[in-house]
Amino acid sequence: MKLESFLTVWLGALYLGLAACSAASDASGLDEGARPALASKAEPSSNMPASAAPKAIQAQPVALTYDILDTYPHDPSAFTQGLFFHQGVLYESTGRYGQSSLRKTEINTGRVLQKTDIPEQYFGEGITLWNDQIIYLTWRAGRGFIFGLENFELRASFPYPGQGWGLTANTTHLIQSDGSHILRFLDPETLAIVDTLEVRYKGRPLSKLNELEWIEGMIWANVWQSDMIFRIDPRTGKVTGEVDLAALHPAALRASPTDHVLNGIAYDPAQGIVYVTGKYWPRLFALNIEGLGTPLQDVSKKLATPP
Ligand SMILES: [Ca+2]
Repeated sequence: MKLESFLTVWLGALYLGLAACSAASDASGLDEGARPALASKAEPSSNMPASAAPKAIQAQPVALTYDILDTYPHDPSAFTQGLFFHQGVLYESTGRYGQSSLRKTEINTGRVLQKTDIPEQYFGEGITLWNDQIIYLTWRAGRGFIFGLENFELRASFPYPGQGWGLTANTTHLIQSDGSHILRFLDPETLAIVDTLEVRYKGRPLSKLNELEWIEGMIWANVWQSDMIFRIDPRTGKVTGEVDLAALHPAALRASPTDHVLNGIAYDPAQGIVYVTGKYWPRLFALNIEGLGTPLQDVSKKLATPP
């Protein structure tokens, strides 16, 4: 064997040996010994089920703390489905057949300043603001409404597939939940679905996403019948943070622990205040939540090239 060939073979063997050592140490370091050693051989991580992925690769949601800045009265007959803040007041939608409405409320008193009822065949769901109009979803009718912001006059209605749950907006799109773990991005002008985002919590689908709020470049979501709100990265769909709000209105105080659940997130960007309430809750809470984050520079990039 020529010297050159010998060196090639020898260096090749050395490289393979080092690569094997490196793979073994990576596997043991990331896995904390949970996976059998043989399973670490040439297993591409992209093909791994999320549940088997090394723990260090799965970003764990951060448990975020909060302070209650204030509490205010909230109409205990309001089955809150949507909530957003605009110019010092809250806009709220309520649900249930025959009780659905769109309303504008004074924060400090909970007083209803303006209200329009929704026809009783519709079960009201999420709302959001787009320019001078309020987009209003309904649950199972496959029909949304567009109201004028100032006078709540009905301007138009539009169809959509599946169910309507929560709704929010960033600077370019409406973002809708439908009860699943998939969020829809809608063109605000045509209301067509132009993109979707799978939401995952610790690698698993997070379903029953309900009321939504776009806060500083992140999507925040209620999960139906949960006392948690979740911070979702719109670029990846991963839940990066969670807030446990069970102490705000304890389940023991609710006439129906399964029905009278946390639902409603609104944000005042000027003061960094998050408002939350629930279905038939007697109080609205103003919160300072840790980790609201900073605005993303260009979220539309995510929409141009979905993950
Ligand atoms: Ca909201």
